[in-house]
Amino acid sequence: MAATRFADRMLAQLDELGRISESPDFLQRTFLIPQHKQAHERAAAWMREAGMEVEHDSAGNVVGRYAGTDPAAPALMTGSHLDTVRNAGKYDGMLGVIAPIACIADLNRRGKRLPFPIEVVGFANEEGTRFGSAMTGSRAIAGTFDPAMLEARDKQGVSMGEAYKAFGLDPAKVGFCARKPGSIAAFVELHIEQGPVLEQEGLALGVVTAISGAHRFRVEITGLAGHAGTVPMGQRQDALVAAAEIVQYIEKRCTGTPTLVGTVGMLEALPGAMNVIPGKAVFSIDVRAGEDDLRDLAADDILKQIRVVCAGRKLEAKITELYNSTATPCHPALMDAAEAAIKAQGVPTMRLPSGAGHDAATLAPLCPITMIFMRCTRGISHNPLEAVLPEDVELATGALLHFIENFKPVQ
Ligand code: HGY
Ligand code: MN
Ligand code: MN
Repeated sequence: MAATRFADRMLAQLDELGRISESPDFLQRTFLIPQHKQAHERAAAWMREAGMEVEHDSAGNVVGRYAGTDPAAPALMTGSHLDTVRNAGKYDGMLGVIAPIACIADLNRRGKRLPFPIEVVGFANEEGTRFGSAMTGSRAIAGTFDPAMLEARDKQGVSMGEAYKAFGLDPAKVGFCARKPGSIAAFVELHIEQGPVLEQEGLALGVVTAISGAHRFRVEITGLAGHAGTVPMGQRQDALVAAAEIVQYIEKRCTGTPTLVGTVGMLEALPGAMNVIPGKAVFSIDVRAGEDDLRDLAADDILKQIRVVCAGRKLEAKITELYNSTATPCHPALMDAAEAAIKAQGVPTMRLPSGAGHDAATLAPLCPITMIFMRCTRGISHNPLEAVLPEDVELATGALLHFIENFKPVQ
């Protein structure tokens, strides 16, 4: 196959980032760990090679800036996250950082400057894998960072604030990278779809209409640990059985309503011994929907059911809200521009909502946003089986470059 304008080098860079992991067995790169710094420094080197000035900002993001002919003009911002979930794929997030770097490198090679600066951001902590609370980097840039997030603790009991200090950043200054309103003209994010729609429709690229909101909780159920051999079944205060009943309820409550989904991704029985009745169960809840009221109703019902189950079993429940974002629409004129950019690649497209959350949604209070989705194989994501087609990477990057070169500020 002839050398490609973008894809060959990008796929090699994505492979390289995919090897920067805190586990030797699978890809996991969370927040404020040495591999976060390593990946950001790699991205920074590629940004500099592409002709950008680079900054590692107060929140732990890496930001490349390609000057325009008018330094006072509001910047066009693009980018995505460089952190991952546990046992991740290597395209979720990273594609949306490597592609704009390739676009800027192309502009730079041609000596082309646009009438506005371009910022390429590698966001930190979009996933929330380590501390539960997510979107730290994009919230800081949007000016919506909540210092209460610094109290969130990881599995080892380390708080986000302590982790910032260990990383070499001052937790009191996380929000210093907030952009002034009006300083960013728009934000565009390229991301894999993480779902099956584009592949089923035989399309490489799509235009995102809206980004689902998500409501996330940590639930801690406390019963009474006991001897597995001696406590009669009717006299147990088994925290794990209660959790299991709630997990089943969540599946039932969230089944049958379009766009409503409910997931328990983490569940731990404590003390975690075969011959001990679990005195404690800790689990996560993630509820999403295309419409906010659908999601909020489901979340309310689930919290009510937790209380009903615990009362019936003489157990205590402690529920902590970790994250709550509303559904975010993309800007109509930017969607049209994204559609034109895709069609300029000579391929058809479609418009579709995003069930996944993205940094783009977090930036919506700062500036108008839009997203371009790229097909991923069998729609698989948050899984090392995540895969893309080189020709789709080529098309997606061409479309992003067209969007950038033809960008006009919108009202
Ligand atoms: O959870 C999400 O939707 C995204 O991957 N952070
Ligand atoms: Mn993700
Ligand atoms: Mn993502």
